[in-house]
Amino acid sequence: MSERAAYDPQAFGGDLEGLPFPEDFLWGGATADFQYEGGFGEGGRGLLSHDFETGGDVTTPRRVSLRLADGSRGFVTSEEALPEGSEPALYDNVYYPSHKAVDFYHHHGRDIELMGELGFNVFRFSVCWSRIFPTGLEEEPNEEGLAFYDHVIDELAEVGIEPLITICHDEIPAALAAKCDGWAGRETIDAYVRYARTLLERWKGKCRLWLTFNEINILCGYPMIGTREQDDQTIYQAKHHMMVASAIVTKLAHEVDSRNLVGTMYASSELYPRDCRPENVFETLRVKRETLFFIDVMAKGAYPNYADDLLARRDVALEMEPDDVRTLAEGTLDFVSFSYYRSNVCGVGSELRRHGILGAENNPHLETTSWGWAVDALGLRILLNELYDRYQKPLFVIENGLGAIDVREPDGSVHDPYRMRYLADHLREMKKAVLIDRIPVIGYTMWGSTDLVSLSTGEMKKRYGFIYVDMDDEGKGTLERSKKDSFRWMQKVIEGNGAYLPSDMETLDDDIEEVEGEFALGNDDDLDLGTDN
Ligand code: BGP
Repeated sequence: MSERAAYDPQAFGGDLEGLPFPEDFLWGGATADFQYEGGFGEGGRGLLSHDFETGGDVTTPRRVSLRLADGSRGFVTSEEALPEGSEPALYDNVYYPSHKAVDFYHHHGRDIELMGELGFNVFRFSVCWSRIFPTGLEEEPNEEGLAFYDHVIDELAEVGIEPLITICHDEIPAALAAKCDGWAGRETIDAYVRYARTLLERWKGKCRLWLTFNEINILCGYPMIGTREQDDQTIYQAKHHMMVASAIVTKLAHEVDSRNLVGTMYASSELYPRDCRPENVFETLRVKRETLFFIDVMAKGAYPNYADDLLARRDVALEMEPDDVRTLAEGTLDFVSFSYYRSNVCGVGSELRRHGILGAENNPHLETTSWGWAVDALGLRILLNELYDRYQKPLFVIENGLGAIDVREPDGSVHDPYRMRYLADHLREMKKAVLIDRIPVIGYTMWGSTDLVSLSTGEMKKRYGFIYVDMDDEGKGTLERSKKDSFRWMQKVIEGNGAYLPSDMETLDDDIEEVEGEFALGNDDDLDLGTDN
């Protein structure tokens, strides 16, 4: 990474306005195939674990549709075990959001054009595993699937955007899951390495940024890891296999091209003790370790000191092969990346929903979104500091953003000042972490820069994007793309490399008018913030 911009607190009165991020800072958006791509059954794509998942909402969990042992129809929630003798099955009159998602498969040209207009220099997307290896078991990849992503990567290059590829975003080909019990089966490691090698070799020289897995700490349930059982023994064993697979692929990526940079990402949530009672502070430390456990292993290359205690509390006895210790040590991550949406409160008796992800406990000092997520921009700065203290590796804010209900006006406009406020607050804190705390942050990719289907609820109305997609929770709509107000706002933020971060469009426009070019945007005299699209 290049030299960081000089920060002189005297010159700026402690205010970072006017100072840009480092020159090579990456700005972009992030998506996942089964929430964004669609193209179900097209181009030789095989069935994916997520294809059996229904929609839901904030109170109704998503479910997996099944054919039960007696042949009847059944459903379990996406985090429950599959009943004995049942198999995932599709039914005609059920809506499965992954099948169409928001149809990037047929809209990639327009979407990438808009990303170029936004000024992105990076775009994070995941490759659909079953588009490349339809069952996960083939020896040779599906050429049509690879060709689709060839087009995407070439189109990105044409508008100056580099790809950041998530090799596996919470998914597994359904046939592989059935054969090997998802990631519980050790054979899945070989299938994954074969798949990852295909991508690494195919896009050598075209892609240098790779993520082996998404949010490894909170993965569970058939749609995400393909296992039938969902007890801790199964889940931790599955994740041991994933960590070994990730280490093999990290090493391989460096062999294929020494310029490759490999990370994996975890779902973060800054944790605050409920109060200063030492018991609550200690419980917070313990839960933080639950969250960071997998990144500790993958970034440091070995199971941490507290692993025995953590696994014993969960009654987990891991099966390892003799070479696993060496494999983990040889494939440590180049950077640490994470999603950050919210912070959480923790203490004795806190309900742990998933590994290290807490059930919502009220923080009286913070507001929450309509989905109950506490909004906490400073938490991002705290987290960046803690992670760098712990790992001393470059960091990448790979998901962040505000899921909100947007209203599209009859003239097609979408006014989303709340999104600009949320982003401005978070970007300012990230800037302080970079310029004041001297944390090396590679870049920032906002989640769902083009509206897409929500992972947790399967809804469409939980929108994150700068680009509105005309589709509702049942998948109805024209799929037409239109720019929200935040589109133009973000465009200007990126043009100035984050030098200026107002909270809304009006302020930005007023300020630009007022200073008429005098405004010191970093050191770049040619910066044009006045152009309107
Ligand atoms: C992360 C996932 C994404 C994404 C995001 C927002 O957990 O990596 O796939 O969806 O969260 O969550 P949601 O879609 O539930 O609002």
